[in-house]
Amino acid sequence: MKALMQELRENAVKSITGADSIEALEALRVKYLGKKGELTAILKQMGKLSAEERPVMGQLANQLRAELEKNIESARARLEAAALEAKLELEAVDVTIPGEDIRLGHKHPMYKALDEIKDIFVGMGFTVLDGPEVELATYNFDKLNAEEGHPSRDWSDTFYFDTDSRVMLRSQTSPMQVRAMETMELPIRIIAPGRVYRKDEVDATHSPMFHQVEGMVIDKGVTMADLKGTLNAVMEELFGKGTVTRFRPHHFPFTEPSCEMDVQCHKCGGKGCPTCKGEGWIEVLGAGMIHPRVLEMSGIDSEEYTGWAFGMGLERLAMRRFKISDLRLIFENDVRFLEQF
Ligand code: 2NM
Repeated sequence: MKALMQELRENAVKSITGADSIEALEALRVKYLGKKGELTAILKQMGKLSAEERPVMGQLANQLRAELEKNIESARARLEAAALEAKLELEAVDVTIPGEDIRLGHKHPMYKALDEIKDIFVGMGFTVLDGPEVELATYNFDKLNAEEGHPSRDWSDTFYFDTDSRVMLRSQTSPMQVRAMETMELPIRIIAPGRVYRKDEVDATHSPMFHQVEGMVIDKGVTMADLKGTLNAVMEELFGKGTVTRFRPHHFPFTEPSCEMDVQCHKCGGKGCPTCKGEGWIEVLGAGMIHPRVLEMSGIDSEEYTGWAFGMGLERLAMRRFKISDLRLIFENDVRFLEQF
């Protein structure tokens, strides 16, 4: 029996020291010290021993159990430390490795142009307004004096959401101006930049979505002279001191009188060149005195108040500002193009 225990001890110590995982160690504990383990099996044979031998063997067995338990404990400690070490190693962060390059973007050229325009107008006391792109035809057309039957209301020109043409993607930012007239206290000085939508095929100068900046001033005694003076000042800020402008008569449903504003071509000084397509002048915006009917429809007394308004295409302005030849470049977002600005 002593020999059996000796043999068990040797095998057990060897395998416990060699155990390579907590699970394997637990299996060894069960194998040697468990209820159905090898030591128990040996002890079951104690009955065969003489009365003198029994306590001696019992003591030896207890010593063996204690020794193996101690072995298992230290093996467990060793395995746990190794596991922790491995985990730390795996999760280690080498703070000395150089970081990845972060590609920093920058503002789109068109929004740079918009920022300049906003700054100029804010400097003159205007407020910048934002509003819904999904609009009611009432705000986009009716209250702007473009009644039923006006060509711009046609299904071939406008994106409608419903069959009775009440809800639409705004085709201009002027509905914001109407909302301003209805809600803001007079006098009003605002600009309304934003996306607008029209059913146009994409080409070098057209897109079904583009950006407008509209603006208006309403106060007592506002005249066409204020319109011209203010817009001339804006163009000088935008295109440089001494920028020459001209106003031509035009027609819009929401203004009377209406005009278009040109700036003299900065490239050729008005002689005519490829930049101005031989015209000597470049059209920049439409404007006019707000139609009294438009004021009245929004609850403003047109006997007491007058106002002027303008609208310009932001893409076209940015194209001129940054010498971009094709409108599509503005929307394609090719970084090789964008990085040039
Ligand atoms: C333009 C040209 C002329 C305009 C008018 C108004 C409003 F709401 F005050 F009547 N907003 N925008 C206007 C006037 C827009 O775009 C070429």
